[in-house]
Amino acid sequence: MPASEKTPVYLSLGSNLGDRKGNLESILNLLPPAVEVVQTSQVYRTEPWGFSDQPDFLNQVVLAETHLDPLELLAYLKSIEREVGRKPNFRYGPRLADIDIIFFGDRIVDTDVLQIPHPRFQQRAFVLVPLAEIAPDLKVPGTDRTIAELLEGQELKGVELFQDQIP
Ligand code: PH2
Ligand code: MG
Ligand code: MG
Repeated sequence: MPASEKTPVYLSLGSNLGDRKGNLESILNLLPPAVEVVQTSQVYRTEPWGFSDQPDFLNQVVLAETHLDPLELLAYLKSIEREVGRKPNFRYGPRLADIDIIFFGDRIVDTDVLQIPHPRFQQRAFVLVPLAEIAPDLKVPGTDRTIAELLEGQELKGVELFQDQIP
């Protein structure tokens, strides 16, 4: 079997429980070797989206490369979420670790368990802002629009660079 090509993937990381910054760092440490980190955005403090009565999130977007296929990647990311300590919870509720696949190369995936591009990323400033930081000129797969164009005219309230509390 020929060695499969690596695919560039964009991942959105999030945490709003416990040591949020430490949880993002744990995720980054657990991704390799199956998922090689190429570039990371800065960390943003973001107001909760979808269910407001919960702590602010820390969010970050990562460009990585992997030999895994989309469903293998999904299973691998879920195992990392569990390793960082995530417990099952309700939709949009608080979590120690969340890793969402935003893009998988220019593949379109539409199955019951996985949709790529992520179906709600365009409504989420907590994804678009860090994504635009590292990939403003990237075209959204299946469209002619860049990430920078998607950000134009968006309400960017509630997304700020995270400043560590310790001086
Ligand atoms: N994730 C959710 C629900 N709401 N809000 C923010 N700001 N950041 C998130 O990562 C987030 C959210 C479900 O995955
Ligand atoms: Mg999510
Ligand atoms: Mg998720």
